[in-house]
Amino acid sequence: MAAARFSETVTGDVRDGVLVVTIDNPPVNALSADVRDGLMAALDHAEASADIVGVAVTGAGRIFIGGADIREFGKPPVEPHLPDVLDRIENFPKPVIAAVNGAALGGGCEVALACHGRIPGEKASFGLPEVKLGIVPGAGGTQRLPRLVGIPAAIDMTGTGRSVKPEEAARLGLADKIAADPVAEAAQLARAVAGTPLRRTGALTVPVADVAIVEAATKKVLSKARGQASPGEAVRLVRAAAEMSLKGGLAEERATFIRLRDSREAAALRHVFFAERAAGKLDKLEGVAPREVKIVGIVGTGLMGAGIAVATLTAGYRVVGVEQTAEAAAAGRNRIAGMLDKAVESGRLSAASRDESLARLTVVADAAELTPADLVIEAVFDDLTVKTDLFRKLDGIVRADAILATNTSYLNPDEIAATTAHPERVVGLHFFSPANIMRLTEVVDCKATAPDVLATALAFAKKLGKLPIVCGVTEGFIGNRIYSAYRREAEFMVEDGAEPQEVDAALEAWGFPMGIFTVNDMAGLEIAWAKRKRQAAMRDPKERYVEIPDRLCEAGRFGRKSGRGWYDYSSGHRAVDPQVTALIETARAAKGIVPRRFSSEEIVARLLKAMADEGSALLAEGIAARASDIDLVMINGYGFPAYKGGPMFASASPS
Ligand code: T1G
Repeated sequence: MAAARFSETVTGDVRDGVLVVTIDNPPVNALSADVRDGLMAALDHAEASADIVGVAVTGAGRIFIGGADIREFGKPPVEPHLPDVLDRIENFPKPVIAAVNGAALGGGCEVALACHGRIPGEKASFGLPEVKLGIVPGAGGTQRLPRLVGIPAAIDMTGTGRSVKPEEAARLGLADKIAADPVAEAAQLARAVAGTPLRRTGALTVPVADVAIVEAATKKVLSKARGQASPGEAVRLVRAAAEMSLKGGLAEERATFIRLRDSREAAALRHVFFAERAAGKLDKLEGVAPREVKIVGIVGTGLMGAGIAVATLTAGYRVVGVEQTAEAAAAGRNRIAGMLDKAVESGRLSAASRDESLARLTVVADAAELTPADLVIEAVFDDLTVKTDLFRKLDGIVRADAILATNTSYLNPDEIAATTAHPERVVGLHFFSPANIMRLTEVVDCKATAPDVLATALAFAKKLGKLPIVCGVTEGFIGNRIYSAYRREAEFMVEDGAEPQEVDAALEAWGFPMGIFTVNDMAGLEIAWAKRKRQAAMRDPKERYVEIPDRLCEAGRFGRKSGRGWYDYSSGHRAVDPQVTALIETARAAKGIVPRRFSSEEIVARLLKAMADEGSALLAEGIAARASDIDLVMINGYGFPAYKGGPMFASASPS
């Protein structure tokens, strides 16, 4: 038979009695109404044709099926519904085998689960990432997955949303056989099992699991959920699979799915999903090609430079690290190697990738070695003279088409650029520490930065697996500027009567992993103190200034590292310190402030407003391109709970 078309997006061709059904719905073969229609039509055809003994389902391109079409959420559902398509597949009289050519996510994984066999190719992956969208699987994932892999593994996968690669899928019982050509292998399996009793996932009994293991798996998921509802719901549904019929479990799952789909949490996480895909896209870069980058120079191999080097090496680049002395170069190399070893130990990197990375690394004490570099990133001490001296020197070393990036956190990159002969090739790349782990990277579009330099910095950060957010030049860029406003507001409330522990408790109950005063203690209080002292002369005396942090530092309380800060850590964990309470009371009294009580709601509302107001100012000043970029910065760099959507989203649609 020539290729038959079952819908706009679904075609089929018969190979030796097996109908190979291909879903071609770019970009990710999402299960739109047309795909669901096409699948039903393909099944009709296969059922009616006596010469077809079975069906293999696959995706065109590099993805099997990316799940339900997220853009259809919120619109009235259109028949056929996915659960009905899957019910039809599961009960189909002829074998239906999934030829999983690439990612099978969400509804895509559920299609595979409903099939009578699953053959992954080497690039395949299986995952139920619905919790990351604030929902639970809505087409049988929580009921069919445990029937194949058991309750504990299903709790882990549905509760965390993590994907598994073919080897793990096979080990778990999710995949039958890994194949170089999954379509051929799936067709073969269909032929082999045709006419025999089919292995229908929904008819399998859920394997009995050890109660202690189930409890441990549950606890692990819940401890990471921090107030987000969907992981707990996913776990509840998986556990129910052991106690309910398939029909009952599916009904419960569907009801939960619909309830969560319309929740704030889901709206917030959908916002984050699309925000991430919009980030880094700028009209002015339309059609601008990034320059080619192969060799990256990194000046300074301290903690930050080494982290950047690790991220750069593991993305496949050649790295030339530069230090001032041979001893420092040797230490830098060791630091980088140590970080790579740690990544191997924790399973984030294979031993082979580590060895390849090390083979692409040189660390030298001679800046002249930077001549071949396409991009040089400085990660030296954050001091204007140090950085400008360095950039002037680099100007004379690097090629005319090389790019210079500064990793400054607080300095003005325009001032650094202005000291060079070619400010148009200077850009900011503000990594967050630890740079090999943190996804957020602020890409600073300086006054003179050329469009293709900006495009190159963005492409480079993306290749590193980072989430690059473009921002203009301002003190602290997007993140630290909002953080400063956030901290200032928290300090105002403390001065007015809230206790630091009340502020932290309110933030943590709302979803932050750590309250702001605990975060400050973790980061250390002395850098901000030094900055305040430097700026003291320039301060507007009419502007409100809270002296409590200065008093803490004067008392030698520099935060966690010194054992004391806003809290006392001498017992090994954070404890409220009466000395701090007294110090705060004294500071209030000195200003004649009569302390008042703050409710948790007021604390959170004030802090959110402070962040959102500063965000609005950043938008008005043209520093941030869009509100959703600000949300991503705060979520990925400052612990803002993703399931609340970020400060701009949260304040635009308050609960
Ligand atoms: N629906 C609609 N659009 C989608 C989409 C989806 N599921 N997935 C991706 N896109 C768009 C995306 O916005 C972007 O658009 C383009 O595709 C490329 O994406 C019933 C309820 C599949 C691993 O959560 O994880 O199934 O910006 O840049 O890096 O139980 O996309 O180009 O206009 O990310 O190659 C569950 C989400 C849905 C998977 C590909 N599925 N997607 O990564 O490309 S809920 C997911 C991904 C569900 C059922 C339930 C990734 C990817 P634009 P991209 P990529």
